[in-house]
Amino acid sequence: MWLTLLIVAFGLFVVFKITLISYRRRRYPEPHEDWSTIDLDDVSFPQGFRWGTATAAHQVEGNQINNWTVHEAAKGLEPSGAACEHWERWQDDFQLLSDLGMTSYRFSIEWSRLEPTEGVWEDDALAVYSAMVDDLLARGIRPVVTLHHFSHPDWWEAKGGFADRANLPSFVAYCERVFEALSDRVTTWVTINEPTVFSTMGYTVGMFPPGKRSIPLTLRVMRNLLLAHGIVYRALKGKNPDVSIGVAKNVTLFDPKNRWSPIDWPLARLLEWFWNGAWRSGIQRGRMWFRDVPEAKGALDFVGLNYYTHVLTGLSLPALRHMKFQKRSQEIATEFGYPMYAEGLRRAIEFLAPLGVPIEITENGVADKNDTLRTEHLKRHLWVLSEAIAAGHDVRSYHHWSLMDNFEWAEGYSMRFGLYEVDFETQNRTLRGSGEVYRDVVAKV
Ligand code: IFM
Repeated sequence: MWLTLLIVAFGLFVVFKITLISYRRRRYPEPHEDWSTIDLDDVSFPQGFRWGTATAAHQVEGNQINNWTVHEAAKGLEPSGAACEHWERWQDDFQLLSDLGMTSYRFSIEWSRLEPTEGVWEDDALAVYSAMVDDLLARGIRPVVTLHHFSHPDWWEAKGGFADRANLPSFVAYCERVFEALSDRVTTWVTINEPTVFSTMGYTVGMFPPGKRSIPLTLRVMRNLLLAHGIVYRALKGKNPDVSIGVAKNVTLFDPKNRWSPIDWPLARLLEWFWNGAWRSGIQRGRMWFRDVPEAKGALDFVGLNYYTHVLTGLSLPALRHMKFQKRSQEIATEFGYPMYAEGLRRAIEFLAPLGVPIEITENGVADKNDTLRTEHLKRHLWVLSEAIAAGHDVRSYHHWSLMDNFEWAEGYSMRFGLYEVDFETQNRTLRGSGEVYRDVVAKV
């Protein structure tokens, strides 16, 4: 009895302490600009800054057979199907990049195309990726290749995928094979896209494959992703030390919804650590969730930043599982439900800066079918980015998510992130007004 009381009292004391420390250290509410007073055209970017867009194989290529197609069918989700038929239309799509004046393009390789059956390699598929690289280079566009962007062969998933570290050698072998084929021309590599999103959505929330809900499993997958990154980084650098290898980290910020709540503050701190801090310290210290991951220590030549929003923490947090987000009264809700919070891009950059490597914005964009918000969204984020660079942050590129509308995972085709609108009946691509704005900004700066 006394022991229980003591434990409860101690727990309350810890919560109170965290609340107090957090409250003192942080501005409340988090920084917000008065956008009506800001000239969004007043931006400048350094010479050589790269402008790009980003896509991922499963979202655009079409007709895949992988962990995602299996998950789509099992959960009755909208099937990815033909997607943007990019596998057939990639040359036309690369012309769209040229039309926008892009100098960088981030895309991912679909492992299940290269190794549809364990140990059976389809070199023809690799030859297509190689031709893509040649085409981009001929256009003066830097290819940025992502090795894992949420999808992988189902035979690998059946063995446990990233949940079992015994599976990592096959992943490393796949990465090495791609690297051997492309690294004579591709100098910028992303090992894994959004490790925390992958592990949380797949193993806590269950909306991504394999659709599990287990915190211990989530933590294990997070650590194995860090390990996988470290092993791949070292293996590829061993083959060619001149390339630049990083991770695309989704930095979502967590802010307390209410000023006085002893729940909101500790929750914000806890989630921020879980989502962002644990990964950063994993790279800095080579340690995650009480275990050493020495392979990951310092394994980074640049860090990719995928920035979208901040999350307001509080008692309503469980609603996040159903994609229900909170916003401040002055914020605009995006179609996905989360608020547009461009100020957070600066905070996300500041969060990554201690890693001491250049930053590439590997993703930033908004779901906006009717294109009513995207121009404002883009301009605010570019303004914040321009300010961050002026303040001395070493940011080398900006990749808009996405070149064109595509398959938005569990949301199917309902969320439209494209600078180009895609008519999925005809596969016609039409440049949106915001796409014209992006093209003009790039031409001007
Ligand atoms: O479409 C996704 C992408 O695959 C990963 N980052 C976020 C995007 C928009 O939700």
